[in-house]
Amino acid sequence: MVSFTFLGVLLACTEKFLVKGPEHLTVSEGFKNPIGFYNDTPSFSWKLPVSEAVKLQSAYQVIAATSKEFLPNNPNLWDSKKQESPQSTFVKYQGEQLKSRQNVFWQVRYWNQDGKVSEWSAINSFELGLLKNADWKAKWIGLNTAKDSIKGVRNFLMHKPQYLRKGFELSSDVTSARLYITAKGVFDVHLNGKDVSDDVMTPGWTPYNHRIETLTYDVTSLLQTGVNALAVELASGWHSGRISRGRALYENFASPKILCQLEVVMKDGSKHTIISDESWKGTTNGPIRLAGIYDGEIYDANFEIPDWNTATFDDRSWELVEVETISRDVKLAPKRHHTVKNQQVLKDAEIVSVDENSAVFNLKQNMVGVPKVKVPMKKGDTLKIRFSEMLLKDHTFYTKNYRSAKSTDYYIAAKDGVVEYVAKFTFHGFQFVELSGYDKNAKPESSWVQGIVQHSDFEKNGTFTSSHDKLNQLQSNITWGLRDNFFDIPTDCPQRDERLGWTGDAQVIAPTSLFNYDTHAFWTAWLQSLRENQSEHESGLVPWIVPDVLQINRASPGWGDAVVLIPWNIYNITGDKRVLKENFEAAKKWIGFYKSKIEDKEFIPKMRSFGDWLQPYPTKTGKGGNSGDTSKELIITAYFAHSSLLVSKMAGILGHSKDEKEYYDLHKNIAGVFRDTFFDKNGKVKNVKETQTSYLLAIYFDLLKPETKIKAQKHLLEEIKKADYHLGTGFIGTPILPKVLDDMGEIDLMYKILFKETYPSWFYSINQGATTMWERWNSYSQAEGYNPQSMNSLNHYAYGAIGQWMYERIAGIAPLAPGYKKIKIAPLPNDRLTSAAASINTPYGLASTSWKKDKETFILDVVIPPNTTAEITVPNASIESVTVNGHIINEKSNIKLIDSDQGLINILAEPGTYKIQTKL
Ligand code: RAM
Repeated sequence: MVSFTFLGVLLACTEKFLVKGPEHLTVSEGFKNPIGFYNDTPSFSWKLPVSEAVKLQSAYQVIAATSKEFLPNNPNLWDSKKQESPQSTFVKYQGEQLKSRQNVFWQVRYWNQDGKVSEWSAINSFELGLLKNADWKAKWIGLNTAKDSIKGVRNFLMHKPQYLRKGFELSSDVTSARLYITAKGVFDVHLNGKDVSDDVMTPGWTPYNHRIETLTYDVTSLLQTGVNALAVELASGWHSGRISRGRALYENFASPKILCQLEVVMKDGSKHTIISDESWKGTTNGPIRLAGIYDGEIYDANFEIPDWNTATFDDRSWELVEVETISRDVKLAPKRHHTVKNQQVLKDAEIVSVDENSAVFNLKQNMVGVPKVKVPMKKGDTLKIRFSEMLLKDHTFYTKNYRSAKSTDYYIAAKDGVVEYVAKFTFHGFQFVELSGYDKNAKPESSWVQGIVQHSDFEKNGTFTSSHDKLNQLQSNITWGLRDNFFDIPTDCPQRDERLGWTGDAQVIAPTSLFNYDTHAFWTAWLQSLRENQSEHESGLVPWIVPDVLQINRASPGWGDAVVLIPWNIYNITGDKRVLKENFEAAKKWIGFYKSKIEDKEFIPKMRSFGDWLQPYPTKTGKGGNSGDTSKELIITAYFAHSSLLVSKMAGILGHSKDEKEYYDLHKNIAGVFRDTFFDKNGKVKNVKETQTSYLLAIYFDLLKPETKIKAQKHLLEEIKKADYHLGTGFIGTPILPKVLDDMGEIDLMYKILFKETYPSWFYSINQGATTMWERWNSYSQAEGYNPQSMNSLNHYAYGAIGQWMYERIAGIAPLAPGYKKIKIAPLPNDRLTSAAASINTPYGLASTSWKKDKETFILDVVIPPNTTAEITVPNASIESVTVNGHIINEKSNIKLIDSDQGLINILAEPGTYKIQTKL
C-alpha cells in the first residue's frame, strides 16, 4: 500500500515536472492584453513552448475571471473544462456575457502528446472599451470652422485646426482612470500638459457615416489631486478634409469635432466622469494654422500658446464650443486594429544640392510620414518644406506626380535660432526633402532633416533573404511599399491626391502582407468598413474604394472580389474562421451583384472593369491603355467563376451545405460558359485578344477541362516567349503568374522572368533606383525620368504580390493546412541563387527554412514549431543520399518518408529542428 507521505512526495514531484506552460497569449486577431478592446465575444490563442517534451497538444483548458485573484481556482466568467483538442488558436470564449469596460483575466494550460498537463500560463487580461453608443454621456463638441469659409485647392473648404480644453478638479487620489475619445477629424490629446499617447492621426479612417472608431487610454498616472486640464488639438484629417472628396458626404461632414469621456475611479471608491460638453472652450488661434492630408501643414510659432494644455491656463478669452448630440445612426465602436505610430527614424540624410535659397536632402528611401527638421532660422521667416519621390537627372525637384496635392509644410519662426518642427496632422510620401527660407548665413547640414516613418502599428511577422542582392532589394521594396501604404487603411499610394483604399490593390497584396507583417487585425478591421460601404447598395456592389468617398456606384471584377479573396486568404494564413463568418454574407452578396449584371449573355455579367490594370505595352495608348489588352468580359467571367467557387468553399468550412452546393454549381456553370466563349478545343483564346493574363486566369482559376488546360499552358508559354521572357501582366495577372508557372513545373522560366533586368520586370525598377514598388512597370527611368502619364506613383504595392511566391517557393515555406497547422516546406533552388531563407512567426510559433548549396551539397535547415506537422520536400535528392540531422531516414527517426518521386523526397516531420543534407 502506498503511504500518504509517499503519495505527497510523488505529487510534489509530478508538479515539479509539469511541462512548461503556454506562452504568447493573445485575444482575437492577435491582441496582447488590450484595453479599450472591441470584441465581447473574443477568441483565445496561445503557443506551446519549444521543448523536447512538447510536440503536440492533446487537450486544453482555458479559464477566465473578473479578477486575477480568482485564478486559477475560481474562474467566475468561464471554465472551458478540459477539452480533448489540438486547437490552440482562436478558441472561442463561451462564458458569461461581457459588457463595456469589463476587465477579463484569463489563463490556459494544455496537455501534451503524452497526456501530461502543463503549468498554467501567466495570467493575461483584456479590458473592453465602450461598446454601445448608450455608454457615452459625452457630446460632440467643437468650434464652427466651416463658417470661416476658407477655400483651398479646387475650392474645397478648409478648416482651421482647433485647440479645445477643459479644466476640472479632483478632490482625492485616483485609483484608475480611462479616457475614451474620438473625433470627426484627427486629434492629439494631452492631460495636464503631457501627451496621453504616441498615436498618430487618430482615430483613423472608417466610413464615418456608418461607424467611428474610439480609443481608450489608461491615464491614471497623468491625473493629479486638485486642478487638471484635458486638452485636445483637432484638425480635419480624413473626415473633413478634401480627401473625403466633398461629394455626397461633404455637407454632413462639416467642422471637425471631438467626443471624449474621462472616467475616474477615486481611492474612496467614488466615480467622476468628465465629458465633452458645452462647458469646453476652444480657439483656432493656435500655431497650427492649417493642416490637410493632401496639402500639408502650416505652423506659425508666433501663435504658440504657452501652457494652454495645463491646468493653470486662463481660457477666459476663448470661445465656448458648439455641441451636437450623438446620433444613433453612426456606431461608436472601439478601434479594432492598431493605431498609426512613428515607427522608425531615418537619420542618414545626404545633401544632394544647395543653391542660394534652398537645399535638397536625400533620405535614400522612399518613405511615408513626416520629416523632423532642425534648422537655424530668423524671426519672422517662413521655412518651406517640399517633398519629392525622385529627382530628375538634372536634380530638378519633381512634384508633378503628386498632382493636385500640394504636399508642402511651412514653419514660421517666432525668434532667431534653431527651430525643431515635426508636422502633426498630415503625412507625406517622399524620399527627397527641399528646404528653403532658413537662415541664409547658415551652411546646410545633413542633420537638418530626418525622416519619421509612420504606419499602422503591427509587428514584423516574417523575414526573407537570399544570396542575391537584387532579390533582397526587391524584398526590401515590397516591405517598404507595404508599410508605406498601411496608413490605418490599405491605400493604393501614399503621396498624391489619392491615398485611397482601392479594393483591387488590397486583394492583390493581402497574402504577401500577411507573410511579412502581422496584419490580421488590420485587414479584418478594413473588411468591416468594406461591408459597411457595401451595405449602401441593395445590389451587393462593393465599391472601388473603401472607405467609399467617391460614392459613384461603380464596381470592378478583381476589385470588388476583395470581399471574397481577402477573407479566404486570411483564413488560410491565420486559421481564423471568424473572418469567414464575418464576411460570408457579404461575399454572397457580391456574387449576387455579378448575377444582377447578367443581361443578354448567360453567365457573362455586363459591368465595368479596370481590366488587367497597368499591363505593360497595352495596344491602346493614352488613358484607356491603362486597362491593358486582356478582354474585360473574360476577366469579369473568370472572377465571377472563381469567387463563386471560393464562396462555395467558405460555405463548406462554415457548414452551410446548401450554399456549398449552390455556389459550386454556379461556378461550374460559369466555367462552362467561360470556356465555350473564350477558348477553343486547342486551348487557345478565341474571340478576344490572346494575352498572358487571359491564359493565366483560365489556368489558375481552373476554368478549362484538364486536357484543354494542358494545351492552354503551351499557349501561355508561347505568349511569354513572344515577350522575350518578360512578364506582360498588370495588377490582375501578375500575382497569378508565379503560381501558374510553378504548377506547370516551369520553375526555371519563372526564375528567368523574375531575374529579368529589362522592362517590364521586377528588377528593372531596382536598376532605376527604386526603393519601393511602383504603380507602373515603367514609372521612372534614369535616362528619361518620370513616365509622363499623370497617374504615376513610385509607391504602390500591387506588383509586390510576388512576395508570396518568394516565401512559399524560393525559400519554401507555406501553410499546408489553414493557419500553418500543417506546414509545407518546399524550396525551389535555382542556379541563380546559392541560398535563400525565410522565417515566419506562425500562430504556433516560429517556423523557418534556410537552404544553401554548393557544387556538391544541398543543405536545408528547418524549424517546425510545436503543435504542427510539416511536409518537407527535398529537391534533387535520392533517398540514399539524404541525411537528417546526420542520420539516414529510418523507422526510428522522428520524420517519416511519405514518398520519393523524380528526384523529390517528401517527408513528414514532427516539431523540431532539422538539418537535411543531400549530395548533389
Ligand atoms: C488608380 C490607381 C489604383 C487603381 C485604380 C484602378 O487610382 O492605380 O491603384 O486600383 O486606379
